[in-house]
Amino acid sequence: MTFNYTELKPFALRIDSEERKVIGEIAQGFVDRHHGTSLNDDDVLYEIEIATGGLPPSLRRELAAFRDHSNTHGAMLITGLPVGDIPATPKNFAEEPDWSDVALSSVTQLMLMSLLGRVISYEDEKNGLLLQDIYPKEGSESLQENSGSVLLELHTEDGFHPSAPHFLSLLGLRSDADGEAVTVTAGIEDVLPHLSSNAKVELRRPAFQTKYSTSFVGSDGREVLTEPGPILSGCPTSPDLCVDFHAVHCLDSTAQRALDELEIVMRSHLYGTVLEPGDMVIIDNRRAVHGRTAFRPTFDGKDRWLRRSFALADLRPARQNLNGRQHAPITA
Ligand SMILES: O=C(O)CCC(=O)C(=O)O
Ligand SMILES: [Fe+2]
Repeated sequence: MTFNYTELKPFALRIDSEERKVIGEIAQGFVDRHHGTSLNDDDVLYEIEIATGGLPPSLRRELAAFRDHSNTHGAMLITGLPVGDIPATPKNFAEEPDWSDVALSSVTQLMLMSLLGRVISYEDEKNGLLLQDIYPKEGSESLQENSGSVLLELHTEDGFHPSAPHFLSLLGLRSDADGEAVTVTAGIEDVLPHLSSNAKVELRRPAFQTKYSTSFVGSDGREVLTEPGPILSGCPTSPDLCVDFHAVHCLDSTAQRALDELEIVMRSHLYGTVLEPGDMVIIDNRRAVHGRTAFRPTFDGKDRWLRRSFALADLRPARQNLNGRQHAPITA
């Protein structure tokens, strides 16, 4: 089983060489001033926000519009971003680079995310890093996690979390050797007209529980489920969506039928692309699910490598749980 999808590249916002130079220079200026500092610091992140003032106006305008209105796909692809020289793909945590070893891509990604919201991370996951390295890990091949290489089912990112990201970005640093790893997304506004009225009603019932992902459940690894909640909520024509087809438990069979219908319809409205160096997909985590096709890992330093970042539209609701931009663990 794989995902069939419409290629997202024709819809991309393309950064041309002139714009790439401008973005690269702004990022480099920041690197020269802040080399060796931690990124998880409000003052440093405000500097990054201020630096976005010099970015190409067309890019800023597109991001502002996506921030405010999303789009029917719930996703936006930007191609041609500066990434600089890329070291070998890490094989384990010890090999993951400091941000300043992949400085241009790091600052570029954070600048773009800070136009969408406030960058945050979760202490429970990937050591609370603001920029997370996504690469295949030996021994994790069959896991439904981003370190795996089997097909990764469609999901809302961290949908079980009380402060799930509103936006996430995945920036390609290196694609897989076979060019087979396709990141796919499906937006609720594309899908809604194809759902039966019954499913639309069912999906608004609090009849669905989501299993916490393993990094968020504490050291004993027990299964933790959210309180029952709906999958669709809010505006009838442009609802919020929260679903993980690998991790949702339905309270009854009518809920299960609606979930199955949603999955079939979402799978037939996928957009996707192989993320190449400098391609960044931004996902509106309230309007779209994402996933990835299977691929062949090599574990030789030439593997696929993405960097991921999260943003919240507003830090205040999470304030009591934040240490800087790091969200405290959610299970004891
Ligand atoms: O590998 C991908 O393209 C997506 C992985 C993913 O879902 C994630 O890192 O959140
Ligand atoms: Fe994900």
